Amino acid sequence: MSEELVRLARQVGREAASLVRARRPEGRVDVTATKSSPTDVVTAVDTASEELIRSRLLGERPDDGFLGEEGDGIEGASGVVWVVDPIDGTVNFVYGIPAYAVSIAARVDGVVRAAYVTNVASGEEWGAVRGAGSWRWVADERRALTPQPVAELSQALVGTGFSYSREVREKQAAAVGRLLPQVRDVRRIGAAALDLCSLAEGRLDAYVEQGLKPWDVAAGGLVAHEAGIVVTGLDGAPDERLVMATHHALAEEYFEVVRACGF
Ligand code: LIP
Repeated sequence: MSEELVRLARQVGREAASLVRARRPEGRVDVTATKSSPTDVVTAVDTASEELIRSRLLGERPDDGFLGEEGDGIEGASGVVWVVDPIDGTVNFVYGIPAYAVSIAARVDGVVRAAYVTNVASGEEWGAVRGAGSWRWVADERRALTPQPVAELSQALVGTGFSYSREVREKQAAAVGRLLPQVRDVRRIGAAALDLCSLAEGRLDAYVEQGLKPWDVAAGGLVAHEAGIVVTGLDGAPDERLVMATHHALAEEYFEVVRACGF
């Protein structure tokens, strides 16, 4: 079943990525609304992408549920819920920074089983099926992801991100300030799904972020997990309070440092 879900996720995700690509004008994109804060933006293309994804997925599988960033949730009756970010990295999309993604995960009875992420600007695509690994697609070939750990935490390149809330940001900035002297450097790329796929690729060594929503983490989290990355939260499953991730070889030490930094 998971294979069938990942096949559908890719088919629909590619169609959404084409729409996002085609509708991005030169220069800056207009913002149509804001959400949790004035910097948390939505464009007409986020909404159009989500509508397309929802109608295609539920057109094929009408009994499934749907949880998307921009619209109302649908509970469904099949046990499958699609968790979707129609544009992860909307601020990058608005500015034309080439790091924004379509992210689609299939959660079956509460567990993410299949995942698809594509960087719309570069055309890179990643997929995962729980228990069967994660890969990057090169045309239709699946190349397995097997990132190598760095030898020491001091050599780790760490991805992070900041909440849209001013108060949370103040705390995050302080915690990142304590982490920075202990690692190689920090990157704030601006799309959590791509950060997690970058970990799976070995383009980042570790990751930490607070305030992420399920659609930011669901697909990229499975891609990373299936590549041997431990993705966790403060006390168990990753959640809005905290997502931290790294190669299992560094996990114990890194997670302890993240906690000590006050994330
Ligand atoms: C964004 C993330 C980004 C994170 C923001 C936000 P959006 O998703 O992927 O990395 O730092 O808090 O959640 O809003 O562009 O879909």
